Amino acid sequence: MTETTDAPGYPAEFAERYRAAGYWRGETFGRMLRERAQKYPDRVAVVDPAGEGRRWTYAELDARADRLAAGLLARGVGKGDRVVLQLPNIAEFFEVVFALFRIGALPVFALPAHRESEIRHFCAFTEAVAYVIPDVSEGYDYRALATTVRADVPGLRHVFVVGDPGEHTALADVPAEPVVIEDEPRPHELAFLQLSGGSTGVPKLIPRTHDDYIYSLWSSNEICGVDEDSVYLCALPAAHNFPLSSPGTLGALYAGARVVLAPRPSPDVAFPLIEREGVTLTGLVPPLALVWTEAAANTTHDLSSLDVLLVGGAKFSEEAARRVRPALGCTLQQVFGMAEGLVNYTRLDDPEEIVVTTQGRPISPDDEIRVVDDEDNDLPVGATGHLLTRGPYTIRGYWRAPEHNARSFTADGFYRTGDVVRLTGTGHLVVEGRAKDQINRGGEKVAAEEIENHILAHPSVHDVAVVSMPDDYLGERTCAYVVLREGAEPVKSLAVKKFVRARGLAAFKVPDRVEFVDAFPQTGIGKVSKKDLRAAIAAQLASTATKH
Ligand code: OOB
Repeated sequence: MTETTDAPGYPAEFAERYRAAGYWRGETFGRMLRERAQKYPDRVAVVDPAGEGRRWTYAELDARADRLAAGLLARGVGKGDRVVLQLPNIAEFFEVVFALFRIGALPVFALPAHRESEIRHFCAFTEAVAYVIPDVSEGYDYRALATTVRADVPGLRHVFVVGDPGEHTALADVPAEPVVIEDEPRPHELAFLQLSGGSTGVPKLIPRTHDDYIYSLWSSNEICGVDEDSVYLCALPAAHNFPLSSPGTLGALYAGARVVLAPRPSPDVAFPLIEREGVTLTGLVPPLALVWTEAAANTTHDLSSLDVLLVGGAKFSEEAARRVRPALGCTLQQVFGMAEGLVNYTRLDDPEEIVVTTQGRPISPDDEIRVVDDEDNDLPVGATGHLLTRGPYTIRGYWRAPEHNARSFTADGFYRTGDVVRLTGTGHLVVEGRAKDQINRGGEKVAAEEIENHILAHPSVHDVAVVSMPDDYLGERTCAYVVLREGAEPVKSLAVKKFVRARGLAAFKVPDRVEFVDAFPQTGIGKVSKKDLRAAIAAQLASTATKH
C-alpha cells in the first residue's frame, strides 16, 4: 500500500526552488546510513551503556537495519504503513527507525511518558499496523499497555517488544536474511510522523519528508560544528525532535559521528558518560541545564571534552544562560525550534550578549519569518507579535487535519507558530511569550484543551479552564481551575489529579494544582478569560511566597 502522498505537500514551485538552492539533496535516510557504513564501517555509531554496554559500528547498525527491514517486510509491514514507536534511549531505537526508513514505513514518534490515552489515539488515528515497545522501562510495563491498546484498535496487527515479549512478539525474533527492497522510498516522500506539542484536544501529527528533514540535519551540523569526530550525548528522550535533529542523533549519524545514549539526563548518569566517551555536544531543556550547571561545581568528573551545550524547548532565562560557560566550560547555543519545522540557533561565533539574550536566528536563508499583529499585518522590526514562518523544512499542513490546517496555516502556506516574538536589529529572535493555549512545562508541552476534556469527564465537574502558573524550576506548571456542578459531591484537588491520571495520560500532563471557583472571569465577549486566571494564580503564588 503506497500512501506517502497524502500529506499536504510543498507546492511545486517551492520544491523546485529548494532543490535548486541545494537544500534538498535528494537523499533518503536508508541510503544515507548505507553510505556512512561504506565510508566508516568500523567507526562506532551508537553507544548504549545500559546493562553490559553495547557499541554498534556503522557497519553493524546498517546490517541490523537491513535484517530487521527484511523481517518486517516478511510480516507484512510495508511502504507507507504507520508504526508507533515508543522506545526509551536504547540502541534498538535506531535499528527500528532505520529499518522502517529503509522500507518506507513511517515511524510515529511517541514518547516513553505517553500512556493509554495518547497511544490509543496514535494507533487508531494513524491506522498503525505495528507498535514497538520495551518490556519494562523505568519500572513501567509497556506490554500491559500494548495489550489494552490492541484490544481497542483491531487494525494493530503487531506488537514488537525489545526484551521479554510476554504475549507479544520479541523484536529479536523479527530479523531475517536481507532482501532487495523493491519500492524504495524516494527523497520527496514522507519519512515519519512527529508529534506536535499542540494546543488542541489531541496531538496533531507532523509529516516530515526525507528531503526536508535531512536538510535540517546537515545545516544544523554546520551551525553546531558537528563532524565525524563529534560525540553527541542523547540525554533527552530520543524520539523528541530536539535530540533527534537539532543536530541530535540523526545529525550525528549524518556526519558519521558517534551517538551516546543516556538512559536518564541527570548529572549522575550523564557526567560519567561525558568523561568516558569524550562527549563533545549535547542538548538539554532549560531546567536540566540549570541542574547541570549547579552539579558541575561539585563534580569530580572531567567534562572538558564538552564543547557545545544546546539549550531549547522552552525559554532559557538570561541569568541562567550566563552561568553556562563559567560552570561547564563550553559554548552555549540557544535553540528555538519546533517539530513542525523552523529551528533557530545562536551561532558559535555570535557575541556573548546575543547568545545569552536571544533565541538565535533561522537555519536557512530561505526560512521566511513574519512577525504580525492579530490581523496578520506585518509589524516593524523590534515590535512584538505573532511569529509566522514558511521554508524548506517547515510543514505545509498537519497529517489528515484539513480543518485544523485552515486555522494553523495562512492561505499562502505560512505556519502560525503560536509563539509571540520580537526580531532584533541583528536578525535574531527573542521569544516573548505564547498565544497558543498551551503550557510549556520545562520543554514538555501540555495542550490546555486536552486536559480540560479529561477533567470535564468527571461527574462532579461543571466547567474547567487549564492555565500556566509560574515556576522557578520548570518555568511553568499547570493549574486547573474547576467549577463544580451545583449540588455535586465536593471533590478534593487530589481526587481530580488522580482522576486524570487514571484516564491514562502521560504523568507530565496531570495538573500540578487544582483550584475550585464558583465562576470564571470573563472577557468582554463572554469567553473565559485565561489571562485573568493566569494573573490570579500568579498573584496567589507570589503572596504565599512572601508570607513564608
Ligand atoms: C521543541 O519542539 P516542540 O515541537 O516540542 O515545541 C515547539 C515549541 C515552540 O513553538 C515554542 O513555543 C517552544 O516550543 N520553544 C521555545 C524554545 N524552543 C521551543 N520557547 C522559548 N524558547 C526556546 N528556546 O521544543 C524543539 C524542537 C527542535 C529544537 C528545539 C526545540
